[in-house]
Amino acid sequence: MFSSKILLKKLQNKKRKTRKTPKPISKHPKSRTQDLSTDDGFTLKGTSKSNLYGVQPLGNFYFSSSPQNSRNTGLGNIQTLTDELVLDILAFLKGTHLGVLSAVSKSFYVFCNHEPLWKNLVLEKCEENDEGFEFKGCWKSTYVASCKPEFDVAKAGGKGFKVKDFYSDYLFQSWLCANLEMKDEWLSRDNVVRRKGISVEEFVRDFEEPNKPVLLEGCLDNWPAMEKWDREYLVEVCGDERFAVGPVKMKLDEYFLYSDQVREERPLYLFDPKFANKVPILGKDYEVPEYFNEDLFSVLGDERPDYRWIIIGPAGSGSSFHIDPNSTSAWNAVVKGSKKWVLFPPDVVPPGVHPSSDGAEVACPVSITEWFMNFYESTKTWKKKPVECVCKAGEVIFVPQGWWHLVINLEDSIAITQNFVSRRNLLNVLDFLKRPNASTLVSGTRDRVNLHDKFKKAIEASFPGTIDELLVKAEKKKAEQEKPTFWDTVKDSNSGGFKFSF
Ligand SMILES: O=C(O)CCC(=O)C(=O)O
Ligand SMILES: [Fe+2]
Repeated sequence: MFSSKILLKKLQNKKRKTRKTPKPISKHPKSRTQDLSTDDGFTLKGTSKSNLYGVQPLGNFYFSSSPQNSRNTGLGNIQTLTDELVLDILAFLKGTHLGVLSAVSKSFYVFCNHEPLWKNLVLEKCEENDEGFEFKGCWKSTYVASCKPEFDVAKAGGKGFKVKDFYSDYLFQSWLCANLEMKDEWLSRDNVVRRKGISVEEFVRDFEEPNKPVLLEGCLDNWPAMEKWDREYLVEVCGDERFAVGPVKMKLDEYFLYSDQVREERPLYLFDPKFANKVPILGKDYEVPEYFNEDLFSVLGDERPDYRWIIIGPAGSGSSFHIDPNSTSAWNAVVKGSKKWVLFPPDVVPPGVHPSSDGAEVACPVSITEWFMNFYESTKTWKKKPVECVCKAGEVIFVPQGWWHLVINLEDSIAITQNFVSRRNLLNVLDFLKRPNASTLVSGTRDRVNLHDKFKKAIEASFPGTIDELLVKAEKKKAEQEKPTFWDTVKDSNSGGFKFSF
């Protein structure tokens, strides 16, 4: 159930960085079809809707001739609450109450029309009734249409009133992030290692063993999916099958109807782990690149955790910073479109990202665009720079275990990803599954607590002696790393050798 409590928790986990308020922007976009540049050097998407309710960043208030911020006057006593808190409270209301409250003041009108509130109402309803939704251009209309199908929302849906002198960074940023084009400088850094036609041994030696990302070119050339997969084909072969889209399940044509119209900060993403069971031909349209053939979780048969997903999403959709489940590594192959990747090694927590001490929860900015706006720049001066690239159709990226990564689709995209355990990361995975809080950390399976024992037993049965061999190898490697180098011995004054003194 996607209850309001969960929404509250979600909103609390997604904090906007309010320290750096957007610089005042005097012009609002008017045109729907042109590229629009703001005073701040940001470019708005060609199809941007103008800022529906006239919300302005707080900075503009200082240049305003009006003594009042109508955000405050219309909220009465609760004006002292932050925008996030006001929205958290409104998230407890039903649609009808939100509608009534929106008529109380200009301020409530703006707050109660905040699209994520209506989005959550729609998703909650869909989840309860186990149904999809027919998107009607915005979430409020979608909600109204789902409650009253006889009501013509297209006719009733006005353009929305512009409220004068309403200043709020939170609401302004929400609109800006939904409508911002990715800047060239966010896309241009490309420092990933690229390889074409390397052998499996080279891949293991140069990338898997040292746990380093690599972008592999030319290894999807014989995938039928590369030729066959487009919208028409997928809609045809998938028929009425429903796929996981956020908390709901949707038919592909319903999803495309939504993704064609959507203009929001965090578009819903189709991310389904059972696609090949639902539509077996999809599983036959691709094959695992040879570098990733070792797949030790397969010893668990049907009890293995989720391991492969079809991913479909419009430009602007994507995955905010996370580490992949169960300490597995992954590969991600782009069939259509392109994706911007930013990866940080396991020992570097990305800026703006705050994992809980047990790693079970991660608080990060509300949206991927917001991360780029507020944090990307700071990584330029970091000693440990992220690995970055744009992964295009026909290319595959290897995501080593433990690496943080963020992905944003630059166009409508279709991809396949698989997570795997090979002998290179088997010990890591076993360690992870054995952690004391396995019941919250382990994912993709129902029986989280027993996965470790089941997996270990199944590996011992299928590959006797492998775990012990790997343990011996790991001990040896550790001892080698700990062995003092020549320089360590000369630095040690008790070793009798020479010593530097300055
Ligand atoms: O394509 C994406 O959104 C990225 C998915 C992801 O995080 C992965 O493949 O590990
Ligand atoms: Fe991932």
